[in-house]
This record gives sequence, C-alpha cells and structure tokens, in this order.
Amino acid sequence: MRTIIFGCTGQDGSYLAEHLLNKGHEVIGIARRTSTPNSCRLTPILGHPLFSLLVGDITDFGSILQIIQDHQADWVINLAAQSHVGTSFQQACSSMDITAKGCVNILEAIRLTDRVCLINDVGHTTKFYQASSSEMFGKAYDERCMGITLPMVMGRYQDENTKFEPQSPYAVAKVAAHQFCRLYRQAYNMDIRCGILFNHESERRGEEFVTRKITRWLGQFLGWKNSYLNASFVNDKEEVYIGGRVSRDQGFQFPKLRLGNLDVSRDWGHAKDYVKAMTLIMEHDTPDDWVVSTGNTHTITEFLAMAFELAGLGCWKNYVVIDETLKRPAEVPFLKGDSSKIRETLGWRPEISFAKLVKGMVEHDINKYRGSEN
Ligand code: NDP
Ligand code: GDR
Repeated sequence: MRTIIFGCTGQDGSYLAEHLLNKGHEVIGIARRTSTPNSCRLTPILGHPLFSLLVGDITDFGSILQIIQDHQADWVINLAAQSHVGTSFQQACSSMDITAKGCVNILEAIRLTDRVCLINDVGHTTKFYQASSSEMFGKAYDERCMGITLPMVMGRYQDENTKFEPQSPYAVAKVAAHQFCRLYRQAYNMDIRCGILFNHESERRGEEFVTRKITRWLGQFLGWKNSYLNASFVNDKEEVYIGGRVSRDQGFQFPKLRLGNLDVSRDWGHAKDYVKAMTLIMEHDTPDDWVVSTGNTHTITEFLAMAFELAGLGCWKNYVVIDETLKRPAEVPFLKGDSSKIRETLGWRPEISFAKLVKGMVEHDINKYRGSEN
C-alpha cells in the first residue's frame, strides 16, 4: 500500500504517518518549502525505510499533479490547511486558497490521473480522504430528548445530518472543500471519504491553539519560576511576580496568560485516536462521510481548571487575563459530536479520556520547559 499525505508535518499528519508505517504502508509525506525546517514532528520517522518526504504546495496545481502522476498512490490523504480559525479572519484569501482550492487542486489531479489510467486500460483508482471539520457546523446543532424522566432534558449535538452554518473564513473554506468532495464523488464516481472531525489535541498540537497555549504557558511559567525562587506572589495586574526578596521594580515578572473568549464548549479528543478513525474510514469498503468525536463537551474554563490543578498552581483566575483582541468576530459557541455512525459501523471509539489528554499535555510541557527561562 502506498499513501501520500498532504499536511504531513502537522499534528495529525505526523501521527497518521507513524500509524500507517506501523501497518506496513509506504508513506510519502508532502511538505511545503519553508525557510527553516518544519519537520520536527516527523523526527521519530525520518530515516524509516518506508518513509519519504517530498516538497509540494497544495496551492500549486502543477506540483500536485506531478506528485499524483509520479507516485500512483493507493490512498491520498489531504490534511493540509491553514487550520487556525482566528488567523483565517485576518487571512481570508490565503485561507480560501489553501483550505478550499488546495483540496480542489488535489481532487482535479487525481481525477485527471485516474482518467488517463482508465484510457490506457491500467485501471488505477485512488482513494481520497478529506479532513473536514466540526467548524463547518458553526452555530448549528440538533436536539434530542435525553432520558425519559420529567422534566425532559434536551441534549444538543451535531452529526452527519446537522446543517452547516460556518462562522469563519476557515469554516467556509472547509464547507467548500467538503461540497467539492460530495460533488466529485457523485459526478465522477470517485472514491472520496470525508472525516468530519471534532477538536483533537496532543502534545504535538500547534502552540497557538487554546489547549496547547494553556499547557505551554504552564510549562514556561513553572520553568521560569523554578529557575528563580520558590515563593510566588500573584498581583492583580498583568504579570505574575516571583520571589519575596525581589522588589517588583526589579522586573522579576512573568506575563500572565492572555486568552480570548472563554465562554465556549468543545468536544476535545486525542489526535492518536483520531488518526485511527481516519484509517478505519479509508479501509471501509464504501466511500462516505463520518463524524468523529468523543460525545463529551467541556468549556475552556474546565480545561483551565484541570490543567492549573495538575500543574499545582491552584485557581487559574489568578494567572489569566482576558484580551479582547483575541476574541473572534464570529464564534462557534458549542460543539458536541454524535459519532454513533462510526462507532456502530466501523467499531471506532476513543480510548484516551479528556482527563488523560489534559494530564499528558500538561506533563509534556512541564518537562519540556523544566529549568528553562523561556
Ligand atoms: P496543523 O495545522 O497541525 O497541520 C496543517 C498542515 O498543513 C501542516 O503540515 C502545514 O504545513 C500544512 N500546510 C499548510 N499550508 C500548506 C500548503 N499551502 N501546502 C502544503 N501543506 C500546507 O493541523 P492539524 O494536524 O491539527 O489538522 C489536520 C487537518 O485536519 C487540517 O486540515 C485541519 O483543518 C483539519 N482538522 C483538524 C482538527 C483538529 O482538531 N486538529 C479538527 C478538524 C479538522 P506547515 O508545517 O508547513 O505549516
Ligand atoms: P478551534 O480551536 O477554533 O475550535 O479550531 P482553538 O483551540 O483555536 O479555539 C478553541 C476555542 O477557544 C477560544 N479561545 C482561544 N483560541 C485560541 N486559539 N487562542 C486563545 O487565546 C483563545 N482564547 C479563547 C476560541 O475563540 C475558540 O472558541 C480547531 C482547529 O484545529 C481547526 O482546524 C479545527 O477544524 C477545529 O478545531 C475543529
């Protein structure tokens, strides 16, 4: 089995490449050219005999066509995106180019390549996976009755039948890519599978996403604190001061954690579980769309409380300031996925709990910055 992964250097791409190599796939990772190396997440597999890394940019149709033609992969996985929702408000055009048109570039390259194979009677077909997102639901949700006792409790959720009401340029681009996938599946009978994945995190999560931003701050703060004195003093302004013997004016201070809107809920799972779901979706005999989620939702303040408690700092409120500039022009207030379809038909279920996810991320970042002043 030969698999091409676009977006191989990202969180999911790195875990998926490892998972497929363990299953015996030959994996060709595609990474865009950057001025400094962007392959740090791939360290465990660089040098693996079945792994190779090629340069390609999904906004450049020519390079994508060349890659698809040259390698005739069994599976092509598209994880590449400008994946930061907040940034997509500042960079709407490039978010659309990468996240929507990039997908169409790959679809077209596969369509044209497979068509030539058909004409030449070689009969090669490629399975394609698109990383669709729960952000596509935006503000939309469905409701159902939970339990049979009165008063009735209405439970909100999103599944494969929930309508799309995107709330950001990123989400609009994902909806466009998703609809292209649906169209190409129907119009050209292409083998296209979409995983509609809810938020998934890990110690490899990009540092500007809220979970990692929190655990990274904790790691940096504790590293900094340990490198000075053990006593701590938190003021009500913008900094955390350390050390009874040091006056505030001497500048022994650490910036508080600046966050935007805390009034949202997310269905957070672990990326390792989600790349297993992607693999099951690709191995299934029919192309389709699948919601992948834990079915549990937590507020950002719940994440904060658990992370700060685990780090031994007590109440997070002493260390966090709300920064209005980090609030987005439009927001997705509530996500909670119903993944019954993939659980019942493909037997997938998440194995790593929310508590274990938070603990793993906090411990990773505390160890990473232990003894560091950064
Ligand atoms: P990351 O941001 O970690 O990875 C995105 C990848 O896309 C990186 O490898 C990045 O390369 C690459 N990329 C960006 N632009 C281009 C380009 N022009 N050409 C080629 N490659 C490019 O995202 P995740 O791993 O978290 O997510 C993977 C996919 O799943 C994304 O499409 C994301 O939108 C989607 N998704 C993610 C969810 C999550 O919770 N993580 C949930 C639902 C969907 P570089 O390293 O150079 O930046
Ligand atoms: P999200 O993830 O937008 O859900 O997209 P992110 O972690 O960026 O935000 C989650 C929620 O936290 C709020 N928030 C902050 N977010 C960030 N990044 N930084 C902050 O300081 C901050 N303060 C509050 C946000 O407003 C938001 O409500 C992720 C990405 O991986 C997408 O690519 C993917 O499609 C979806 O998950 C499912």
